[in-house]
Amino acid sequence: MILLSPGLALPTGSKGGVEVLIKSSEFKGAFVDWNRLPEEDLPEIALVGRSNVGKSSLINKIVNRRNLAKSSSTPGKTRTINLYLLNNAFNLVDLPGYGYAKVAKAEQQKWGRIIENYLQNRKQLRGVIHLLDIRHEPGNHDLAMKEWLSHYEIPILLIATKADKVARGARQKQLQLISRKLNLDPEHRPLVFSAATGEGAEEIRDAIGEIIN
Ligand SMILES: Nc1nc2c(ncn2[C@@H]2O[C@H](COP(=O)(O)OP(=O)(O)O)[C@@H](O)[C@H]2O)c(=O)[nH]1
Ligand SMILES: [Mg+2]
Repeated sequence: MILLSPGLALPTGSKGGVEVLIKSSEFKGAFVDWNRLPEEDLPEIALVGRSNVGKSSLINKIVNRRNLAKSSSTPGKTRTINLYLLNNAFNLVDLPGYGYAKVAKAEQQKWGRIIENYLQNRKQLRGVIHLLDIRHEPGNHDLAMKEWLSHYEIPILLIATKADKVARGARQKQLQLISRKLNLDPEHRPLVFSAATGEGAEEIRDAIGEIIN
């Protein structure tokens, strides 16, 4: 299993890491399945997580643009593989969110296949950013995703997002809840992030640099 986390595999900005400066960003399109994706070999980093966990918001914060990725308060919006080209050098890939209960089972299974097909087949995939809501214990879908990625030895960067929504004093407890549910080693704590305040954005850019270089 390859798990990336701050303090283990990743340097942080203030401790001498090289932050990737995002000089350009561009939406390259929405694709219905992995075999429709453009044939190219730029390195890719994919985002996975429950519907509404904050994938689109993270992309926007990382590239410093308000609306590059469409963020929505209505869950279940992203049904496609959305590609964003950064610095003309690598792609960030927004995958459909999983676990949205109000979507019909058949539809959920279809998205599950899109996600799995992409993760299993995309040759230039370098790593996955797995988002978890810091306010909640991860669900069974989150656990299944983490185990699946570990099984296929896909590097994972775990992010606990929406950090602005919990008091600082409550963070450790929430992080422990996440660690326990996902069977994480103590040194594999998720990186804390907030799209609202920008906390953690620098560390994520560091991590992206590590993954693609
Ligand atoms: N307070 C707060 N809200 C967030 C954060 N990240 C996302 N949201 C909100 O959560 C909702 C879903 O976000 P979105 O990025 O569309 O999630 P996605 O479905 O995973 O792409 C939107 O209403 C966002 O404004 C965060 O860090 N803090
Ligand atoms: Mg989204």
